[in-house]
Amino acid sequence: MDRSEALTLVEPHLTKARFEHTKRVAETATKLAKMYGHDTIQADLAAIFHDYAKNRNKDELRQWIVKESLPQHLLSYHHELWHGPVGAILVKKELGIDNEAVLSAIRWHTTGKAGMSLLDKIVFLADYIEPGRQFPGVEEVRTVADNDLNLGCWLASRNTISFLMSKNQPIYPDTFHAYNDLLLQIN
Ligand code: DGI
Ligand code: FE
Ligand code: FE
Ligand code: FE
Repeated sequence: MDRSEALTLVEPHLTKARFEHTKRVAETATKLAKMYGHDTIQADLAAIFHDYAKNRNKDELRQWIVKESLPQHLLSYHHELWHGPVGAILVKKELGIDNEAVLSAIRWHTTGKAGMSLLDKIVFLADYIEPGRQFPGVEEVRTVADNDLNLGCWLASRNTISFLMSKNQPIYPDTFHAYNDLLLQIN
């Protein structure tokens, strides 16, 4: 599948703003792939599909989690965490994408996890640093991302956890697992 076909498939499922975000994530992921020696076409495609389920309603996402036997504890956490795991299932079902590396990057892009692949990390970080993002501290993460992928991912994960804790939000276990595992990979 080429990138224009992929974009055409995704566009009707997303709001205008979400589609623009998606294109910026894809450009950023392509850049990171080039820098860190990953196939750029696959990184571009994974990024194009990463938020495929983002604009589905909560009830539909919930139903897929139950029906597809995803971890049921997802339902006890914020619905923001549901679109990655459900997105990976829906791009396979609805679009026929069956590349496991791509599906993994989609699945884990919000929380991260311990033992992320290179592609998982590229999409995770591209989603955080794409040029439209304005999180506090994102500029530092952008600078680091040019030199050290693991440190960039760890900073993104640390910032997200700090932000959620400052709001007294629950933190999903894989979000902590990503933080701990990335810390071990930083020299
Ligand atoms: O879908 P995007 O907005 O592009 O980005 P994303 O999929 O990374 O989602 C970001 C949101 O997810 C952001 O509001 C923080 C939230 N998030 C990430 N990890 C956790 C989390 N929310 C909770 N409650 N717990 C987490 O562990
Ligand atoms: Fe997302
Ligand atoms: Fe993210
Ligand atoms: Fe995103």
